Amino acid sequence: MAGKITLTMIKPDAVRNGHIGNILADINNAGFKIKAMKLTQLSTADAESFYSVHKERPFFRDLVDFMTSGPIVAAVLEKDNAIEDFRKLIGATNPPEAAEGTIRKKYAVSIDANAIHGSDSDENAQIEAAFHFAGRDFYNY
Ligand code: FUP
Repeated sequence: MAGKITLTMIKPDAVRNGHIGNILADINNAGFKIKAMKLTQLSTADAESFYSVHKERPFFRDLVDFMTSGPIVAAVLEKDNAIEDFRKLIGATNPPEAAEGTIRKKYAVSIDANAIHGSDSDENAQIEAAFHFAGRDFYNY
C-alpha cells in the first residue's frame, strides 16, 4: 500500500467539540477510503513515542499533555497520492494560516489543538499505521 495510505488522528479538541462526524464526511467526500479506524486514547508513553521526532522542541510536553487529554479517532486512509492530498485537505499546522475550506480552518482551535493529524511521508504513514493498528484491523471493501 506504499504511496496510497496516510494515518490520521482526529485530535482530542475535535472529538470533545463534536466534530467527528463532520470531519469523517469531509474525508469521505475528498475521496479517501477508510481502511482501519478506532476511537482510542493515547497514554503518555504512546504520545511520547508517536511524537518522538519533536522531543527536543519547546512544545513537546504540552503536545503530549494535549494528545493524552481525551479520546481520539485514529484511522488509516487510502487514496492515490494520499499524503499530499490529505495534507491539502487538512490545511496548515497553524489554523489561522490554513486555507479556507480545510479541516483545520473549519474545526481547529489553536496550533496545538489543531483538530487533526496527517502523516508527512510514505515512510511515516507506514510507521504510524503500524503504531495504531494490527494487520487484522485493515479491511478491503
Ligand atoms: P503537522 O505535520 O502539520 O501536524 O505539524 P508538525 O508535525 O510540525 O507538528 C506536530 C504537532 O505539534 C502539531 F500538530 C501541533 C504541535 N505543534 C505545536 O504545538 N506547536 C508548534 O509550534 C508546532 C507544532
